[in-house]
Amino acid sequence: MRDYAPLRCRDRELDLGRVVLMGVLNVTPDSFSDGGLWFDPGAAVSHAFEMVESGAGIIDVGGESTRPGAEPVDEDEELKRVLPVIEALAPSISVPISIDTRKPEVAARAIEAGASILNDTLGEAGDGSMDRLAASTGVAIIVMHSRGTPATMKALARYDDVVAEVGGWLRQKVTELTSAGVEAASIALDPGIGFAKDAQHSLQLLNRLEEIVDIGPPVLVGASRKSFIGAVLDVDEEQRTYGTAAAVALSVERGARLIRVHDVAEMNQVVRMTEALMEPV
Ligand code: HH2
Repeated sequence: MRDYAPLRCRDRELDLGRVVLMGVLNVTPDSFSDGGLWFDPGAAVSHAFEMVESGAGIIDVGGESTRPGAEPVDEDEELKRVLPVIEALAPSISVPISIDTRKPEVAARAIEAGASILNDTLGEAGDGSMDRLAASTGVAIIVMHSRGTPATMKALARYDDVVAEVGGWLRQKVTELTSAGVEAASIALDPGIGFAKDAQHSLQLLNRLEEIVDIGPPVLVGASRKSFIGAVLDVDEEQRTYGTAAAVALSVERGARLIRVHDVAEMNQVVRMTEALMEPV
């Protein structure tokens, strides 16, 4: 396994000596696989602690579904969903909190409330505001590739070579982030599985993940329960655990150092087993 320096997240460092699981906490009524489950702030907070107990090293809080075709949520509503949860978690949870958003103002308020990682899912639609926010606050930033909005991304899934194009964009983002003043130690990259990608694109990105890993910063993969698994196995979201496990094992083997999942306990076993199999003998 490659050596990575810890990820610098404002006033704390996240050890990347082993693969880190990011537990998904969707405070939404309509996320594609767990919509409504953690919409109540009390339930969301308990679920976050459960995920840490099960091995999560980051809790990723999101208040707007980004699945293709999802209804947009206005800023006030998104803040109403995520802030109480972050405010409740920040003083007591042992792991960094990330804010998963497409809105710079939501990111800024979440950071004030205690988030120390900005999970920027705007992709090519970003205008540099997230970069400046990461630079001025010192939080870590995960830059994920996407195109358009949840309403338009499906139609924008057109590439000659998806791995080369996504890799080129991520490489360019690293330059932009460092010029904006973000420290190299605070950057992680994400190919954006399922975001303006069809099933074939997502499979290619995972198969050739090393080309993304070779860019340099630690790479996050979020394949959990996504539709490319449904396309291969012809199963609904709740039956995608084994498909997710296969994608997680392959991602770790190909060099991902952060893995975003819903089923933390199960995928923690998959990750730890894959790491053991990769130990030189
Ligand atoms: N995927 C989703 C949301 N945020 N962030 C990163 N960095 N990478 C991902 O792959 C990623 C992400 C979509 O999954 P989910 O949160 O379960 O669904 P929804 O967007 O419907 O809430």
